[in-house]
Amino acid sequence: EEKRLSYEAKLDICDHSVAQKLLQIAIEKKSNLIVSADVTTTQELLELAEKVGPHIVALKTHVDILMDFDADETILPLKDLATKYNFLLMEDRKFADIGNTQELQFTYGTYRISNWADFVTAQVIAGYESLDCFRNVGVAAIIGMSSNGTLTDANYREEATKIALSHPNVFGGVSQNKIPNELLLFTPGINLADAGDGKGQQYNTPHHAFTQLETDFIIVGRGIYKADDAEQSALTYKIAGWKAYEGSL
Ligand code: 5BU
Repeated sequence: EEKRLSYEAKLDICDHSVAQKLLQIAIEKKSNLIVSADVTTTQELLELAEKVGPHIVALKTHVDILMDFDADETILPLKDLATKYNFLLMEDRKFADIGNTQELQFTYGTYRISNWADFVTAQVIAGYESLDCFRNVGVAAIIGMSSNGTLTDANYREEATKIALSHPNVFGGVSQNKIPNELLLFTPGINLADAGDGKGQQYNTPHHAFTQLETDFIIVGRGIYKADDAEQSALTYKIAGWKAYEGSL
């Protein structure tokens, strides 16, 4: 039976500098957990990052949901926490426009994402060249989505995977299905308690993500930041994710 590749083996085939960093952090921390910090104030974001920081490889943000975003008040302390606890910042912007517009959205506006994100998510709907602008960061391409009724069917995913594999800025994919080993796989829609959220989100367990999808990183939002004890919950998901990973080797 074919086994999934270990993080050590992936270090040899995933050359992008961001992929290298993520894999090294995973090995060092024995963690494949990314926390999705979908909170709406800077204070909540920083408090969450402080609690879960020791347990994660990356913190996934949606900075456009913060009501009080401020480059100095939000990003500087967040960067300090990322350094202190050794995790990367993944801005889940899901860019989905022509290259020129994406370049503007990435560089300008309120959030100046190119100034601080270690990597971003982007749709590949606009084609190969639309991803050229993410030169100074890495891209996790959206290949398949977790929501009920998503249009990312097998044909779409196959075409999206071709773009992801061939574009030098792309080192990974976000999906609910297997993708080639040369890409790091990120899987959201992970929750140990719920099957869905009543708004279309569909959940699977860490065990499913590692054994069935051979994922590299699980992304957990509400399962952690809505828990009574976010730090304890992060630890629970970290341990579950690492056990599932080891069991799939
Ligand atoms: P949740 O609270 O664990 O359901 O949050 C999941 C996060 O992952 C949330 O920030 C979504 O925007 C993100 N996500 C997702 O849920 N499903 C997808 O297919 C993609 C991103 Br792509």
